[in-house]
Amino acid sequence: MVRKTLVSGFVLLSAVVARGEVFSYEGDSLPLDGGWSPIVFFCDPGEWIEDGMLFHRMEFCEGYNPPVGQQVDYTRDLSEYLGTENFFAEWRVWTDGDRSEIPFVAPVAFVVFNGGSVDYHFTISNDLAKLNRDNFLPIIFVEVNPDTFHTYRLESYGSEQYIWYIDGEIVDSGKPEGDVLTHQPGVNIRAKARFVESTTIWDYIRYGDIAEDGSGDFDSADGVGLRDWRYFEECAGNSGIGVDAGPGCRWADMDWDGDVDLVDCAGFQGVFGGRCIYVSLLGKKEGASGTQLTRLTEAVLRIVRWIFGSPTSEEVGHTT
Ligand SMILES: [Ca+2]
Ligand SMILES: [Ca+2]
Ligand SMILES: [Ca+2]
Ligand SMILES: [Ca+2]
Repeated sequence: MVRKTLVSGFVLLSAVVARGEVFSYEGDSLPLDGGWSPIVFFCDPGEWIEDGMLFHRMEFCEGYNPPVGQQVDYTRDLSEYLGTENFFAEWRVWTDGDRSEIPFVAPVAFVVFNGGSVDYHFTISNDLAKLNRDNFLPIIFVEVNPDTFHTYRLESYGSEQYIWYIDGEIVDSGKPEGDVLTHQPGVNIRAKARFVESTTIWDYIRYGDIAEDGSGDFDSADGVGLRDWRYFEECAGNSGIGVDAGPGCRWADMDWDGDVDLVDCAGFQGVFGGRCIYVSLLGKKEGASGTQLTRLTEAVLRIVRWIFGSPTSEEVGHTT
């Protein structure tokens, strides 16, 4: 799915740290209403919400020669995560922007930075993604399949290690220049056209403390509750029996066997005491194959959603 052109070695770390709440922007409101502050909103760029996605349509500006494209940049302060030793930022995005725009820091950028010398600067096009931490360090390029959404994820373990994932695969890892979560840290997002117009669709942007494996506590806040259920449901839908849950769903792997399935749902229900009971009861049906149980999981999740509805934004408790 992804092909890396340069990869550093890595050592997985485990760290026990103080926990902070996860911020999530799910593309169901405009960034200004979702907690983001504008930095650049140049030449009336196209921006709208549709089906839980944030659309950015970047075209050329009238009256400029040579052409200058529209641009939108937003930022959020990360000061509340100062000192966090295991931090993630994950964003799911689609773009048709051309790779020839990358030298102009377009069509899509996602940056985790601090006021010192440490940053993780991602530039993303439809078929090529780039990570630049410093011009004096190797710049990483990773080819990605065009015309589809990709899930990008950065994990930062203080000054010890960083890991870059695309669609759950490690594509780069190494020792950071330092801890990014020191001295005025922040996160920026961008959509921009320079010489090629583009459309970018953001499904979500999430960041915060990495939840402990098997904890059921996605947002590292207030134990296990409705907000966690919203993400548990997503993990169960994307995993299933024997399917690797991926780095963003380890917290939902309640029995530590690598996947998120009916058994995990039962475990989640054990700590949450909520809706999973309907799934776990049906999951006890004997003689079903893995595929059947995966389909059963999906079917039951649909029924549960139909009976109870999906959690509202209020229930989910989006941070704004
Ligand atoms: Ca979304
Ligand atoms: Ca929680
Ligand atoms: Ca399992
Ligand atoms: Ca499991």
